Amino acid sequence: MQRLEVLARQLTAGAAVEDRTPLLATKNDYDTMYKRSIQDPEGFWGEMALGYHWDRKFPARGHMAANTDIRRGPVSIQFFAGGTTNMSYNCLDRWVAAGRGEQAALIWEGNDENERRTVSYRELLAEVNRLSNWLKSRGVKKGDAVTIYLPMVPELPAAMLACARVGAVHSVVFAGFSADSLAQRMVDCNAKVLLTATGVMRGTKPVLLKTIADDAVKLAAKAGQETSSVLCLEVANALAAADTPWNPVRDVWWHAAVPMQSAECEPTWLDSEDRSFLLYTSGSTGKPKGVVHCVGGYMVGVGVSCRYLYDMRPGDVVFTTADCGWITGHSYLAYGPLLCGCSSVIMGGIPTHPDGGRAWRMVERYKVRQFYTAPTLLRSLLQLGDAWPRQSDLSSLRVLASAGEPMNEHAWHWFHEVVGSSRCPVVDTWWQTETGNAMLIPLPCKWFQAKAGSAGVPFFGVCPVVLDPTTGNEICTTEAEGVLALRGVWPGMMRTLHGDHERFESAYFAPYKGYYFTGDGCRRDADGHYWITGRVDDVINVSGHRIGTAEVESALTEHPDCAEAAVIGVDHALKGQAIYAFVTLRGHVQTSDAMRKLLMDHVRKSIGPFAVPEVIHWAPGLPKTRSGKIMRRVLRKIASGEEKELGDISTLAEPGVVDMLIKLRGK
Ligand code: 6R9
Repeated sequence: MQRLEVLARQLTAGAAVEDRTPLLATKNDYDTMYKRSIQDPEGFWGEMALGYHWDRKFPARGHMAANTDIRRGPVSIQFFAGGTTNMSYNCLDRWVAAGRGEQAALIWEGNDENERRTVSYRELLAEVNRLSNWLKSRGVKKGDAVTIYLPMVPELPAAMLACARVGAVHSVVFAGFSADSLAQRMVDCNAKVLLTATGVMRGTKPVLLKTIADDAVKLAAKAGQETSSVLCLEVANALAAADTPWNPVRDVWWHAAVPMQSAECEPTWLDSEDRSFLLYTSGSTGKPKGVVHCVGGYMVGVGVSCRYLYDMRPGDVVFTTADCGWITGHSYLAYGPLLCGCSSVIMGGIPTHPDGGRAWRMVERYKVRQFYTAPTLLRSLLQLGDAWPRQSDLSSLRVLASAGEPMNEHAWHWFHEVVGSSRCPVVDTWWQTETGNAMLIPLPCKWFQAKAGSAGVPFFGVCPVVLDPTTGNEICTTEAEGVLALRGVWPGMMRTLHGDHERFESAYFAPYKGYYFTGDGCRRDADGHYWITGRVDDVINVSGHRIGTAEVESALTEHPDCAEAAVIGVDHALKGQAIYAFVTLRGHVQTSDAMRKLLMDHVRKSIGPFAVPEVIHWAPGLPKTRSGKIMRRVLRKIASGEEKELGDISTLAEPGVVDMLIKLRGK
C-alpha cells in the first residue's frame, strides 16, 4: 500500500512537471532578444507588453521617453504612455476568463503546519472585489495611499491587489517594523487608511500587530497625520478578537465589513504611468526612501522576468519564501506568479518551525516547481543538515532561485546538489527595490554555464557597466572590477522617490553622470558574467534586509544617554552581515551590560527587532577626520580584529582614539 502511494505520488509529480519547450533554447535566442532590447527598447517592450490586457492600447511608437542624464534636465522615465491597464485585472480576471477560475491562486500554510488554505483564482477575485468596494466605501480614490501592515496571510496579496484595482497606491510595511517606523511611513505618504491584523505567531512567539498599529496611529496623529479607518483582520491563534484594543469610531473588523460588500467591482483603468505602489527602503543617508513604481512598466517588467528568468507558466506552483513587506514578495510572490497564471505558495510561519523539514515538506505537498529564497535562509537550513531535504520528495522542483544578498559557494552547492539533486539550475539573481524586477541572472537554460556565486548576465533591456570608482570612467575591457552602474532605462525601474525627486536624482543619478548608480561593487569575468562584491555605500544587508547605518545611528543617538554612535556591517556566518555599533555615552553615564540592553531595546522599539546591533562596542571617542567625518574604514578593521591593516590614519584628528578602541574590543 505504502509503495503504491509513493508510486502514485511520483506519477503525479511527473505529470505536473512534463518537459516543455524551453523559452531561450539556444545562446543565439538570448543574444538576439537581448540585442534587440538594447537597440530598440521601445519596439521590444511594446511587443512584450502585448502579452497583457490594455483597456486602451498605447501607440506602437512614441510611448517611451527617458532622460537619465541630469546634465540634460530632470530625470524622467516613461513606458507605454497613452495606454491604460489594471494590474489586478491582469493578475485575476484574465485567468478566470481563460478557464482557470478553479485553479489555486494562493496556497497558504500558517505558523502551525496544520493550518492550510487554498484560494482559487475565482475566490481571490471575489475577495479582491469586496475589499476594493470596502476601500471605495471609505472614500479611497485613485492616487490615495493605503498602508498595509499585515502578516503573511492570503489577505495580504489580496489587499495589494484591491489597491491596484481601485488605483490606490499601496505601501506595504513589513510586519516586523516597530510602531515608530510604521508611523513614519504612514506620515510620509499621507495614508489615511491602514489595513492590519490582530497579531501573528512567529515560531512560538505571538506578535501583537494591532497594538503596534494603534501606537503608530497615535504617533502619526501627533505628526499631523490622521488615520480615518483601520481595517483589522482577526488572525486565529495570535490574539482573540475580544482581547484586541479597539476604537469603535475608527476601527473596523474585516470579518464584519468585507464579506458584506459586493463581489463585483469594475477595475479602474489607470494610465501606464500612474503610481502603482510605494515601498520604503534604506539608503546610505537619512530617512527611508519611498520608492515609487508605476502601473504599466512594473507589470510588464515583472511579468516578462517571471516568464523568461524563472520559466513561470500557467499552472506552475511557485514557492517564494520572501515576505510581501519587501520587494521580492511584491514581485515574485504576489504580482509576478499571478501575472503568469501560477499558484503562489505563502508560508505564514518561519521555515525552521517546527523543524528543518518544514519548507521541504511544503515543496512535496504542493509539487512546487519554482522555489525562490534568499541565501540567509539557505544558510540556516543547510546548518540543520542534509537529512531534512532528503526526507521529502523534491522531484517536482525545476528552478531554484535566490536574491537579496551574495550567495557563498557553499550555500550554492548545497542548494544545487542537495536540494536540486544537481538537476535544477540555481538562478541567483541580482536586483533591488528600485529596479522592480531581476536585472542580472544566471539563465535557467541548459546551455548556460552558471558559476557558483555569480549573478550571471543581464536581463533584457539591462545595460550593466563597471565604473572606475575614482575617475567615474567606464571600464570597457571584458574583465573589470569596480562599481556597478546601469545605462539606459527598463520598464520596471522606479520613477521617483515619494515627495523628493531631488533626492532621487542626487542619490542615483548624480554620483556618476549619465548612469543609474546601484550602490553595489562588482566584477565582470572573462565570460562576461557579473559577480556582486557587496555595497560600496553605507547600507548593510542583514539576512537580506537592507538597513542604512544612518538609520541605526539615529535610533541610538535618540536615546538620552547616547552622545554619539557609528554603525558598520561585519561579516556574519548566518546573517551575511551583522550590525556592529560603536557608541559614545554621555559624560556622566557608566558603561554596563544593562546600558547595552537599554540601547538595544531602544533600537528594537525605534526600527524593529531585525535592526538591533549584534555588538555594542563602547567608544570614548570615534576616529574622525579633521573635517569631522567618521572613518568607517578604520572602524571596520578594529571590529574585525585587523588592526594591523589599518592603513593610512594620518588624517585622523586624534589618532590616540584607535588604540583606545582596540583595548575596549569585547569589553
Ligand atoms: C531584491 C532585493 C538590494 C541589494 C542590492 C545588493 C543586494 C540583491 C543580490 C545582492 C548579491 C545578489 N543583492 N541581490 N547581492 N547577489 N543576487 O533584495 O532588493 O532589498 O532593495 O536589496 O541587495 O546589495 O543592492 P533590496
